[in-house]
Amino acid sequence: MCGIVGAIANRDVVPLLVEGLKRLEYRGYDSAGIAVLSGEAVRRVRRTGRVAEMEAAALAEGLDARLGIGHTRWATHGGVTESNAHPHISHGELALVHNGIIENHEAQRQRLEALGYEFTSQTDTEVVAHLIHHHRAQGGSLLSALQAAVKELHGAYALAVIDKRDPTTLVAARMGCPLLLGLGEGENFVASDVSAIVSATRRVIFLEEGDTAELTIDGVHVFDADDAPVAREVHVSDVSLASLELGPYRHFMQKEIHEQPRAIGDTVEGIVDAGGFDAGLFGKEAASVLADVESVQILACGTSYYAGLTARYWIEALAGIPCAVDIASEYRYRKVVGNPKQLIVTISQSGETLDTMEALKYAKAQGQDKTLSICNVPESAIPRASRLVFLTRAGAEIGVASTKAFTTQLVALFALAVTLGKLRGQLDEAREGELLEALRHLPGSVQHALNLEPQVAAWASSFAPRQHALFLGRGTHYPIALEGALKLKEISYIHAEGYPAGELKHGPLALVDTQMPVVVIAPNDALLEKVKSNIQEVRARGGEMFVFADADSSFSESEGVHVIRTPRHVGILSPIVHAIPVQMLAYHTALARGTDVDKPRNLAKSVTVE
Ligand code: HGA
Repeated sequence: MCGIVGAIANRDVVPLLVEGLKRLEYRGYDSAGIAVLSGEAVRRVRRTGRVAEMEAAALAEGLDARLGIGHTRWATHGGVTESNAHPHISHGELALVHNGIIENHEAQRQRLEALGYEFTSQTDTEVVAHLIHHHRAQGGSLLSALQAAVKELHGAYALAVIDKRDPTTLVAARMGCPLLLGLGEGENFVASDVSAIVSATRRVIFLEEGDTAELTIDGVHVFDADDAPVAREVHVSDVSLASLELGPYRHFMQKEIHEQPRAIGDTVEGIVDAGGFDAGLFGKEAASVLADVESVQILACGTSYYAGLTARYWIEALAGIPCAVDIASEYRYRKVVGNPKQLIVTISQSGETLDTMEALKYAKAQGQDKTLSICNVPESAIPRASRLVFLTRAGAEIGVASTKAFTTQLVALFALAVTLGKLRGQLDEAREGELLEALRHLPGSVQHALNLEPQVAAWASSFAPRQHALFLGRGTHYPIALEGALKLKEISYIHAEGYPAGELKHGPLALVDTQMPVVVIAPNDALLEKVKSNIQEVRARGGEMFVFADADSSFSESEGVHVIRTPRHVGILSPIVHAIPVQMLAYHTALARGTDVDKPRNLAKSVTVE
């Protein structure tokens, strides 16, 4: 959350900063701002709202500069106001942008106020600007002032700083929040992620925890947490510009929903190319790490947590080992009983989700070092902190509401369940072959589900005026009901709850009346007859049913019961196929309500704060 970009170049950096912020806007969109060194002065433009508004103001100001920093904010400390927007400036000389939370900001604020610094915002960030300014005033370079200041901070930060007294330098620091350097020809960059700078360079250095860096036109120098110079590997990013553009679509979420056959196909191809369900899929060490696993503990947040809940059914059924799934922010503060033979699986699209990262660290501190990360972003923090890694091949996901990351996570988790089953001798070759074949057919089945879009869109008009909705499922489709409810609330702001269908009569049935649409995920699996009984219970109370079934589940439309069928039942992978219609239902309902689909209120992607 929060996007940072900075540039030092032989050309005007203002368009680079603005373009970078537009690409980072998915990380936060409460306010945006830039500060540049223009002539002898630090000049700043900030606006609440979207980057486009800030861009218009920057154009009107006629800013032109060779050095600058920019920020798009998701507010944690202090409201959404222009004075809280970044960059923050100290004494008209030093400007700073920050992603993260400074936990000791109150103590630092008191200290700096006593030193005569005046605060103009309610943010935790402003203390950092003044603190660096204070150290700079003791003599030394901007870099050494930054290095001294960060040692006095508690919390998480990615920082980029400029100072009019150091017109040839941009400095940066990272602890707990992502930050990378981009290496250009006669120009260098700093950014929260590569999308911000990819039109200028693909050569990047990922800063490590505790690193600081100094960028000039000619090069970059990185220093470790002890301020010793350090050489960090240069990576060449393969992120495609097309994946960052909308193309013919109206929203990134729509584009990403439709990319799922490709994203799933690419992820499955990785499995097939590696020779099928083999430990090697998860890394070089995987055979030894997975050999004596006794149980699995999955840790994740949000949609990734629902992927984990689905995987529990697969892991227990196919591998025959117990599997627990926890919300990372709960696990990390709970007294857990560590088991060194337990596999810790973290799931995070960005690989930077703070709660998931902290839960992983906590799990390791309990003596559990069998760790596997399922992630969509190579070189991000969580995979780097894990012994085993499975990288999904979803491509850049920009819409705040996750879609293709979710379904490719499910593919990865399915591969894990089968691989564990194989290693434990639970599956014979024929069954393994069937399961691989099922995966190969998955992109086609997902495409069939996408073809239902006109029918799903027609339902959306019934949902748009509602205040509440219930989503029901059983077995592996229960987490899909949860995901359907989450998608609907995230982007349409309709209050929605997901429930196991069998739980209905233990409470939520009391909510059902003619105003409560009830979505049921009811494919032809072993629990179909049970779900049908639950549907009768709802109908008997006047509830209107919207049923996602499949061709084999013999549902028929009747008064108050609407049915959309996927073309065929795909067995164990059915939850992946049924994720598609619930995504489309949320998308079209949000369209009908006129909400900002890709940037829903109060949210942002890559949750790098607690
Ligand atoms: N704490 C700072 C930065 C917020 C942030 O990083 N959000 O993800 C602020 O509130 O401005």
